[in-house]
Amino acid sequence: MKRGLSVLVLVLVSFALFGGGAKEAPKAPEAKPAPKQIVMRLAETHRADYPTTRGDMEFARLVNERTNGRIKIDVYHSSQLGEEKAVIEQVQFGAIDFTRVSISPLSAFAKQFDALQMPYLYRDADHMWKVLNGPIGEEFLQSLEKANFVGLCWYDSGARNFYNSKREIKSPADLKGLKIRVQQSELMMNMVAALGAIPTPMPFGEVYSALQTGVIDGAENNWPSYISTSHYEVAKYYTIDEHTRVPEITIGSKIVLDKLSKEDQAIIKKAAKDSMPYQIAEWKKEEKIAEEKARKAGCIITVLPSNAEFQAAMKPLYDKLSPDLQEVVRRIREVK
Ligand code: GTR
Repeated sequence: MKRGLSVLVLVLVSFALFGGGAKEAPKAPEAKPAPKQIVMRLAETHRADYPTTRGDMEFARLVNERTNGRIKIDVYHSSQLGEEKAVIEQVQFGAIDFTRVSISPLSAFAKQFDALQMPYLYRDADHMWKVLNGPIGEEFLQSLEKANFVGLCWYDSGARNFYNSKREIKSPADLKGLKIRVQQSELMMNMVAALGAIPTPMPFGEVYSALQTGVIDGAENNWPSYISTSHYEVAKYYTIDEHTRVPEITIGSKIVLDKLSKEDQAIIKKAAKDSMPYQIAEWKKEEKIAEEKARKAGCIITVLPSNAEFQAAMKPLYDKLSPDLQEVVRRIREVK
């Protein structure tokens, strides 16, 4: 009897432990693993409060919102990841995911971009935006694929003007012999040389001390950059000659973006474009604030009765363009 009982207990225990062929106990519903967050980096040369950086933040915010936090873009402002030319190189081989840069240094990687920033090319800001937002702008964004970039969107950068520490510039003759810093771009070197000045290419971050120590006499940039870099403190003569309108661009690394799903690529592209109106509005506000600040600081601001002399001096640059790029210039000029 005792033995019979222990056999029964054994049988019951093994049923309890191994199911004994009985139905499996219902499993607790498994929580879906949270999708892995993708963290990406965007390099920006300007300070956190500059209008392009504000645009970058808006782009990052939209991507984050539209992927429910799955894709996070960290904006590294103030050249934390390096100066523009070096950053573009890193984006090209996939070490940095995105950057917002001026198209001047980008020309070294995609020569056709020279045609989009020729001196006195656009009649005004509206003309430039019609070009950038139309088929030509789209072709330019697409054309970057050949150089391993994904062209995402355009930002505003106003017009660039000359400034220096030596004298008032009223005509190209006043620029003669002055050492003028330019972006790291062959076109911009040729532009300054065509005006009779001595072009000195150097990264943005080095310009302030070069002005201060007299390594260079001047540079050229828009109002917000003139102020944000404090160049106005060491080069007080500013001439409104508006020699170029050089659009800003946000590019992604093709190597990196190709690894994302088509849906995520589309979200990123759309978010970049959707950040444009915000950046352009911020730009307009900042341009006024910066100009005001330069006036209040006592900068000597020269308004030219006409910039015809400057325009005439730029003609050889157009003649030097390859026939392909001359054709692009012709198409740009036709945009009404
Ligand atoms: C600014 C532009 C920067 C940088 C700088 C420069 O206007 O926003 O991206 O290119 O000019 O002169 O180096």
